[in-house]
Amino acid sequence: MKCKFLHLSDVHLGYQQYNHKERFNDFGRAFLHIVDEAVAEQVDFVILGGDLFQKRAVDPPTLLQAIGGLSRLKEAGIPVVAVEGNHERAHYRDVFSWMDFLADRGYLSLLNPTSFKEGVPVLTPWDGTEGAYLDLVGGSVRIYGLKYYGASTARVVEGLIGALAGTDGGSAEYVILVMHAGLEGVLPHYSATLTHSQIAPLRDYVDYLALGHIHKPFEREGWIFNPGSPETCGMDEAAWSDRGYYLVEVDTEQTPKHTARLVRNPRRPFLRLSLNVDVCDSPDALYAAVEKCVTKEAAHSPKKTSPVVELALEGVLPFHHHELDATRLQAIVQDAFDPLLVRIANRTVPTEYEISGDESKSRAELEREVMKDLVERDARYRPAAADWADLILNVKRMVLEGTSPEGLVEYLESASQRVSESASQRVSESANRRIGESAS
Ligand SMILES: [Mn+2]
Repeated sequence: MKCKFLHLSDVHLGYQQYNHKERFNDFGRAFLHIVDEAVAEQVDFVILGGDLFQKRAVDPPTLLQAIGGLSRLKEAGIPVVAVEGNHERAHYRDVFSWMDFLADRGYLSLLNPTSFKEGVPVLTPWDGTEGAYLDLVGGSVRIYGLKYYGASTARVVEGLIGALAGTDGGSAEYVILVMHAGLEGVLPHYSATLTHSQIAPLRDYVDYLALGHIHKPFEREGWIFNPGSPETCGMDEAAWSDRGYYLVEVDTEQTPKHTARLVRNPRRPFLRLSLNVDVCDSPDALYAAVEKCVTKEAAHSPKKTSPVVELALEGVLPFHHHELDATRLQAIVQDAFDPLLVRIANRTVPTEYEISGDESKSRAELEREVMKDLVERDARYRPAAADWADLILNVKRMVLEGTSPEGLVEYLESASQRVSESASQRVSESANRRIGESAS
């Protein structure tokens, strides 16, 4: 038996990212492009691995996008087999979701076991309204589907393995299982619901495991496939450029029974820039640094579709961030790239402060260290950080001792002058030393 199918997932129709209308259109365009590829490739069926929609409350323009694409497939006689993802799942009260609506209108078959007996799913065929599997290509391809089960996924999969063991596959020569579930070990800081050893026993019953949920593409051992998200749902996804859809050619006479090709679909380009601002000691110095950074980047970035540009400011901002004019930063990036939109990510304010847990130190010693570290974050005070820390702690002590405001001002004036002078002297001494060294 020979056939061909297309596997996509996580389309997220209806996502108006960054509240930009054109981003809403981008998600629709990505979907329609893949639909057209399915028609052009004359595939026998299309598999949707969940999250066709961004949210369960689908608005009319989003429904039009979905039906626009699905009706092209319907007219071409290409069946669509889907499972429900976590983004579009029906609220527990309204059990009829928009995915159910699309199934009811005949645009797709939405697979899931209709009931469980002692934890084991009951596997019934799709009857036009519900069912756990569907036979296609004259009964030679069987497709099972599991919706998103979150924390209970491993238990449901275990039950499914039991059910598959006791199921007669009919005349199927090729079996696909569609699941919306994350696999462990793909994303570093992501606790997935399934480990590899939990799905490994499926191998005996399944030729192609069609996954969705994780937006990063991956495949394992020639039978587990996850195409990723066709559009970019978050900045982090921009790094995974080889996302898209799988075109799979099946020939059950061959070993392996399929060849799956991951095809990258066209999408809005994302450009992420980052700049360390440690040495920009004034807003003007920072604008100049940004200008330099974006000009350099723009010189070797291809002039194509207007990108989404993110400029991240990293490090320690040596002046108060109120002095920073975000509109001006936006304008500098805007001029360089003609982007769709610009995101300025100001990550310069440290969100956490770590204190080394040395218990042998006294409270006073720790306090002085913390103060010195905080002072060192500002490039202007860094050369004499220890002296400034002492000055600050002296002021604290004087306040606690009840020193008068005049007394504090007097101390601050003389002490800060002394510290600045000794600091600048130290800086010039070390500069002289460097000149002396280079001359010798
Ligand atoms: Mn998703």
